[in-house]
Amino acid sequence: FIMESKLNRAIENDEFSLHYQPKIDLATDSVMGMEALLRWHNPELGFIPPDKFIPLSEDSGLILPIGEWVMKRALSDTAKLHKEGFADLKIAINLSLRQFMKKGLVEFVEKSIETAGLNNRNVEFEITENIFTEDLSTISRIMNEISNLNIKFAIDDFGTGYSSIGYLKKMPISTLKIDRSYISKIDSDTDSESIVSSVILMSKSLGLNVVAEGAETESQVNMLKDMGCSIVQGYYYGKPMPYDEFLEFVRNWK
Ligand code: G
Ligand code: G
Ligand code: MN
Ligand code: NA
Repeated sequence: FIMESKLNRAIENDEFSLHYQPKIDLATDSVMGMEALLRWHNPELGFIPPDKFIPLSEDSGLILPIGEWVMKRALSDTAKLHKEGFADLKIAINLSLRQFMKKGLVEFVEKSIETAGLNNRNVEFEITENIFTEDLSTISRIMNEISNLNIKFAIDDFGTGYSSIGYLKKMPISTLKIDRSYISKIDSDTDSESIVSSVILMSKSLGLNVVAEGAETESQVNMLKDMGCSIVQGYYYGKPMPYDEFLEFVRNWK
């Protein structure tokens, strides 16, 4: 209860911030984009991890105003990075089911991107497989409206959720993000190794990009390269960091 009442006032008290984690294109050895990750610091409670407050905000509906705050901030920070000379960077923003189902999402997204002065093609939304447990004709309509604007979708935590993968062909999805639990065991567990290499092969034959999430070691990255993985996001290259640090990161890259 205490956390929820504090969460209620977190936007107006300016307690949220965004961190950005780099995504590396292995083929060109360049930073192709970043994921926006929400952080909450409350003066009394300290830092609360998103795993704690995101589910709470989803239950209470607060995720809707919070999600709009995230979207505006992530887009305006990306526009700033473009003006700094890194105009190819793509921003990935997490969208929870509740945000996805909110009326007016498409118009809000379109308007926010325009206000930020960004091009739609530099924006990607990360959704999880749980979205496909909802009414599929509604999901498909919204996804197609957004996709028709040239905005991309990635499936986050791929391999942990919904069992059918038929949606990969039916829905406008451009990227699979292989869950960290498989990547962290890729060099120590042969089942994880097989799963990751199969997902990469499947992605290629379906024409999807694939992101390996949570690579922490050189050995993991080398295995991912050998398997033909296109993009890596993980502590090996960079942790989620505040805007200023991220700007330094891209400036210092190679
Ligand atoms: O950094 P990490 O602990 O940052 O994030 C944990 C989880 O919190 C992520 O897997 C992600 O699903 C969720 N998350 C982080 N930022 C956001 C956000 O802006 N919106 C939503 N819906 N989820 C987020
Ligand atoms: O939205 P999502 O589940 O994809 O968020 C990514 C989560 O994974 C965030 O909590 C982020 O901090 C975390 N993360 C990203 N890379 C690594 C990594 O290399 N190791 C660990 N332990 N966590 C990571
Ligand atoms: Mn994500
Ligand atoms: Na993930």
